[in-house]
Amino acid sequence: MSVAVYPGSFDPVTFGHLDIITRAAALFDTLYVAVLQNPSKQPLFSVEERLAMLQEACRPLSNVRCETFSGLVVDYARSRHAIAIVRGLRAVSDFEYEFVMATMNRNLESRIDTVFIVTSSEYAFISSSLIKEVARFGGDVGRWVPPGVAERLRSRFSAGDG
Ligand code: COD
Repeated sequence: MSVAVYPGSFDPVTFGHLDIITRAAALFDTLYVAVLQNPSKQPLFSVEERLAMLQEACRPLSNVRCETFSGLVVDYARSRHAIAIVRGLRAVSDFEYEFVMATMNRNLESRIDTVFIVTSSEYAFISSSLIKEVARFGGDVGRWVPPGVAERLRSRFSAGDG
């Protein structure tokens, strides 16, 4: 049985992430989508909120499990018996960061490879940061995030947070 992990911040999950999740779920028997618990970052949404949004969005995908993790992604991947770490590539600008991370991960754990999935062109310009910026200033982000995420962004920013 082939298992892969797709780690990220997912602050919040977008249709770009979901495109990668759907396509990775077709390549592997089981896909773990894993939200990093990173105390040194200041996310907009708590790890519990990010997990809940992912779980809701991934409900139709029967071989996808959403979890949180802390520490090194290679340790988490090993604990799930994964053979691969999935990452999405949007543009050349993603490449350098992803290349360094994949190389470090392979040095830390040689049995795990990183598999890159190139984004669908309609989502290539989306990032969680951009979505948050548009939502913060009242823009409609409904085309780029699931309805539950758009709703949470609306209520977060109308409450004056962020
Ligand atoms: N289309 C396609 N892919 C996309 C899109 C889009 N529109 N938006 C984002 N993606 C991809 C990203 O390229 C990335 O591959 C993935 O989705 C997740 O993106 P983010 O932004 O939610 O998550 P990141 O990149 O902040 O996640 C970083 C990690 C948490 C994976 C990383 O920091 C990590 O592994 N930390 C654990 C500690 C560790 O092991 N460090 C050593 C690694 S060298």
